[in-house]
This record gives sequence, structure tokens and C-alpha cells, in this order.
Amino acid sequence: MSNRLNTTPNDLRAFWMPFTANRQFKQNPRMMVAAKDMHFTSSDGRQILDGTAGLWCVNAGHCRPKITEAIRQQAGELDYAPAFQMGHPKAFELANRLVDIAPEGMNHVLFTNSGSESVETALKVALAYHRTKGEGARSRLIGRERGYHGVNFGGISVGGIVSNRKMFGTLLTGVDHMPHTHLPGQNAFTKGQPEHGGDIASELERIVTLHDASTIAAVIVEPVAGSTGVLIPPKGYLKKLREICTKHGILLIFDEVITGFGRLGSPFAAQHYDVMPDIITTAKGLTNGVIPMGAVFVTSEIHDAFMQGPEHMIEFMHGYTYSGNPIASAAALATLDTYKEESLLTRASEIAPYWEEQLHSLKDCPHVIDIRNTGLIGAIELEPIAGEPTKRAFSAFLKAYEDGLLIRTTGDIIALSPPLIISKDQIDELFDKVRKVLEGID
Ligand code: PXG
Repeated sequence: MSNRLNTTPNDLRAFWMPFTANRQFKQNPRMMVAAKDMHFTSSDGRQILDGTAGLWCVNAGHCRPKITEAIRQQAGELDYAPAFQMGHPKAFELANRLVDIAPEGMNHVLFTNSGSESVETALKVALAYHRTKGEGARSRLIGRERGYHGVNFGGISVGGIVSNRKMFGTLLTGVDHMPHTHLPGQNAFTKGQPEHGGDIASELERIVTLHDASTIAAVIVEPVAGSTGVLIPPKGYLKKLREICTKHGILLIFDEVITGFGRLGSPFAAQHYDVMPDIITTAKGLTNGVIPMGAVFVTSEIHDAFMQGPEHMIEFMHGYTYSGNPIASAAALATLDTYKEESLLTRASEIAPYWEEQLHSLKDCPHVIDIRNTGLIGAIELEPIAGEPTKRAFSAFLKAYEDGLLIRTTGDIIALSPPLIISKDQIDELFDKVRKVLEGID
């Protein structure tokens, strides 16, 4: 008998959930059934304050009318157009609109469907770029310990989160990692950028000396490391990385999947920190998280290096069935309109001082060993329970959900990244709830 006949609409067994403790979840599921602005509605009818913008993506808040309507309209007008050797106007319009808000010089855009695909695309552009320039020996990629660049093979190879790598064999060859910048002994409870650790960037110089610059294609970092538990770049760190890359002809890739689209108070972290990379990867906030889409920005220098040879030949052998998909493009255009109308790409810079003050008022709560922040990002690091890492933070996550607040946890760190529309009252409510959670867990 087919297994299917045994399933009921609410049977939870078939869906193997991503990055989830499946057995724990299925014993006591947490289901969202609706969302509006700053809140989810759970299946038991409660309002849940969204402290994480979904997964760092719903920057304009939930179910924004313009975005919903754009998707509805596009689905009825042009649902799909082939992406290779064909086009449709909205993908071109979107690329132009994106270039307008990107750091100066980032003049070309490749479309993908996720952050992970943006990373793979960026790494392949970097490798192929050097080949087009006659420097094919530049094949090494440099990432950083604790880095997160999605879950595909290139991304986990340059990534530095051990649990995301160790099950998956030998990964890409020719990859090396810089040290991370987390110095809790010196920087604990810093507001904004840490004072100590800028010189850790010179470790890149050591790696370049070891392998020789002529073998290195690119360095990839998150300007603010998100998934690993929010590590803010120390003062001077990113500028120093830029200097070393420039000196040695190495491309610098900023993975802005989290920091892109206003999270820090500027459209991109590159503008916020005034450090220009050669390639920027994005996704998430590009469509307000509503439809899967990513974008990779490259400079004219990189783009133009590919535009040679016979004109009927494909210049870069890469792309996806859904690159620049019409419905995703329509969603992204409406998202950019919403950001513009409500000045959301810079709003975080206005509200950040209040956010910072309220976040750091949790310093004396039980279990707290560090607090970090930048823009509308906050992290509260908890003392792990001896012998049971991650358990305390997971208890906090479960209790917060019971109390009507969505937070993210990674290791024993609580990460907060609300939609950029959050009000001061909602910031107060969020941190009141976090305080109660910390006081209520073992
Ligand atoms: N790069 C960075 C810097 C990311 O943060 C990805 C790539 C991959 O994106 P996709 O769209 O393939 O998932 C990410 C994703 C969290 C969390 O809570 C972070 C991500 C995804 C889910 C949860 O820290 N980052």
C-alpha cells in the first residue's frame, strides 16, 4: 500500500526540516500561520513579535501591500521567461535600480536564488576573472574561521563553522582561512566596533606569504559575521584587509547576505564602513525575504574583463534556470520601492543608538557574558551550561517563543535583527521579554 494513503494533512514526518532539531520540533511544533508588519500569528492564535526579521530577511516587515500586489500582478502577466539567451524587462530594470543604491563602481549584477548561490557565483566569477586576465594560477580562495557563506560546497569550503563542514568530506582544495576576530577577553560588552583586533587583518599578509600572492584569487568575508553569533569588525580591520588585497592583486568579496539592504543603517556594509570590495554577494532583504532571490554585484573592471572574444560566444558559463525570474524581479522592485518610500535603508542609523542603549541594559541579567551590537543587530552571549553547550540558549529560544517573541540562537548566543520598521515601543517590549526569558531559564 502506498505510504501516501497513511498520511494526514497534519502529518509532520515527510518534511525533513532545514537546520532544525526535527525530533524535538515534531513533538511540539511551532507553526506560523500568518504575519503582518512586526508580528507573526502562531497556529495557536498568539501574536509573536518578530525579533529576527524571519531569518534576517524581512527588512520591511511582513506582508507589505506593495510587494504582495506586485507578486500577484506579475504572476498573472508574465509568470516565467527563459533566463538564458532571452530576457524580460523587469530583470534589467531591477539590475539598474540595484546599481543605483550600490557602492559606487559596483556597476553590474548577476542574479541568483539564494545567499548560498550568490556565494558560489562570486567565487566562480573571481576564479574565472583571473583566468581571463591570463593569471590562471590564482586559484586559491581565502575565508575566515567562524565565517558563514551558505551551505553549498564552495561556501562551506571557505566558511569556518566547523559543524557545517565536518560531515562533508574534503571540500574544495586550495582553501585557507584567516583567524576570526572575536576577542572576548578584551572587547566584551563593547558598543559598536571593538577597539582591539584590527591588526588581526595582518594575518592575511602571513597567508599570502605562505602561498604566494600569485596563487590566490580572492578573499571572502562577512563584513559583520552573522550566523556564527554576530562578530562586529574591529576598528581598522576591514580597511587593512582591503589594503592587503589591493597590494597583492587579490579580489575582496564582501558577503553581504545579512548586512545588505539597510541592516547597518546604510544600504550596504561597504558604504557603512567606507571600504569598497570588488564583489558583493546579497540575497534575503533583496525581496524582503518573500521570494527566493539573490544578487551578486561586480565592478566594471571585472565585468569588462569577460567581454572579449567572438560576440556570439557566451562570456561566462554560469547561471540558473531562475536567474532574474520575473516574479522575483517584480517582488524585488516593489521591495526597493517600499524601502525608498519609508527611508528604510538608512532608518537603522537613526534608531541604532536607542537599540544599543536598551540592548546593553541587559548586561546584568543572569548568564550574560557578552553583548555586541551594530545597526539593528544585537547579540547576547550566554555562559554555556557546563558539559551541555547550546542547551541554555535553546531554552531561551523556547521560552521566548512561549512568551510571544521570536529570537535566533546559535551556540549559546542569542542573535537579534528585527525588521527595520521596529518602533521604540516595540524595542522596549522586545528587551522586556528577553529580560524575563533570561530571568526565567536555568
Ligand atoms: N552568506 C551569509 C553571510 C549568510 O548569512 C548565506 C550566505 C546563505 O544564504 P541562503 O539564502 O542560502 O540561506 C547566509 C545565510 C541565522 C541564519 O540565523 C543566517 C543565515 C541563514 C539562516 C539563518 O544566523 N544566513
